[in-house]
Amino acid sequence: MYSRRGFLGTAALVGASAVSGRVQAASIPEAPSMDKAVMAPPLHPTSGPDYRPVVTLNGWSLPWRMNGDWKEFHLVAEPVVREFAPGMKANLWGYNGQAPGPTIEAVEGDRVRVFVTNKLPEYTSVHWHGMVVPSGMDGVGGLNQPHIPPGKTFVYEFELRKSGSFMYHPHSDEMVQMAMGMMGMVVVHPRDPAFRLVDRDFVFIMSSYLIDPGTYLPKVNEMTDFNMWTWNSRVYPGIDPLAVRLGDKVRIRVGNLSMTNHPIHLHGHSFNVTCTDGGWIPGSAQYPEATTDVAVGAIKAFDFVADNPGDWAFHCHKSHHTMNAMGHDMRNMIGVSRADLAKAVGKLAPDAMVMGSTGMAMGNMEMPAPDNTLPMMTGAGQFGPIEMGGMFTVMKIREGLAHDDYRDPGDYQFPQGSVAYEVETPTDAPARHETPATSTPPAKAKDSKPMKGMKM
Ligand SMILES: [Cu+2]
Repeated sequence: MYSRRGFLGTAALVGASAVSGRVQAASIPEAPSMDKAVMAPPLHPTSGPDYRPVVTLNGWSLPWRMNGDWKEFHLVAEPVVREFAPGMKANLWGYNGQAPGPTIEAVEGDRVRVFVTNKLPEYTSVHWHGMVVPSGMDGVGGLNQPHIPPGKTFVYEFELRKSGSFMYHPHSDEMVQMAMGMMGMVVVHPRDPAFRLVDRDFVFIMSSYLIDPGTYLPKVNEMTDFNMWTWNSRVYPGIDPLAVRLGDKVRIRVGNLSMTNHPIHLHGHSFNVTCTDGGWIPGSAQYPEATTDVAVGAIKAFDFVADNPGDWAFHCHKSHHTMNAMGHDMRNMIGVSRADLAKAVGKLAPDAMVMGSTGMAMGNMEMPAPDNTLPMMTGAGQFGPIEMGGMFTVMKIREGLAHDDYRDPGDYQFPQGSVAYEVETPTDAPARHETPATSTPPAKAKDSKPMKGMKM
């Protein structure tokens, strides 16, 4: 899945002499690149201290090399094409072939050297969100370092002083570069591999875009009115399911670099938030939740035991964030007579379809759409349409999955008699929607008295 891309034709290993810091161009490591938006298998460490690696939804972890005492990574900031879901691609900016960039994994106490090559048409920088680094390595262009000009490579060097969940993103032309998709996660594993150890550790970052149907570029000046709410720049049904073995200890780490908060909700379980971008939360300060709000510019990592087998929805609880582009800017037609409206509209636009007069559930019908966009709500389950988009996926908890097996295990086989079922609707009950004849009409406005203290 990785393509090994030589950098300046060199992939030379240098000896332990490079410990002192400053390095020469000849020793820049190669920069692996990813061409697909699929979850790569966990990248187990082959050098340096041991840890249990994470998996990134629709993403991958960046391979590194040891150079003496230093763990060396190479990020390339560049234009990329990211598929949001089958049927829609976007022209974004990212790192090493994809947006978001690869997850960087290392270990508390590691000395890390990150080479950043800028292949964008403007300058950039990399800020290490939440990480305790020397001021000159903090990546705020102009404040901590000169911006990295196009075509140039800069080096960041620091020792990882604490473990936890962090992010990286530019601090140069920040509004544009983050709106174009430039971001990634950093996971620093504890030096003691037994500390807060889990069996499965999922990672993703949230971002949002405004991409008009039929177009490919995000509108980078938008502040509030986005139409693509993404996890790792993917939307349902393009987001990987989370395959989990029954009984596994699971951690999910969620970063938020979108422009609003996201209440993240998991069905069938409760969890404890165990880590933020500030560090690990002591056990005595944890409490159970089923939804946790992930603020803008923050990270929440939460842990639970997957003890309830089945297919479980996992999503942002802002319902507009589980819709795709077609759910944007529509009027509420509930209660409007479809026949009358169709007649009126038909005179003006003979091909128009009037919808939404009983709600917007569309069953198996999907509207024809322009090129390069996605239906407002879509996806099929074993019982019918799921009618979701955006920040939604399914956690699939199954018995007996192999360690490190993250493949989609398919639909859950519900035990006989365990699914909600139909009975005959009683016929003697009054229909609830009819207004009883004895009801009093609503008070007229002129009769109403202003409430005490209310200015009229
Ligand atoms: Cu949301």
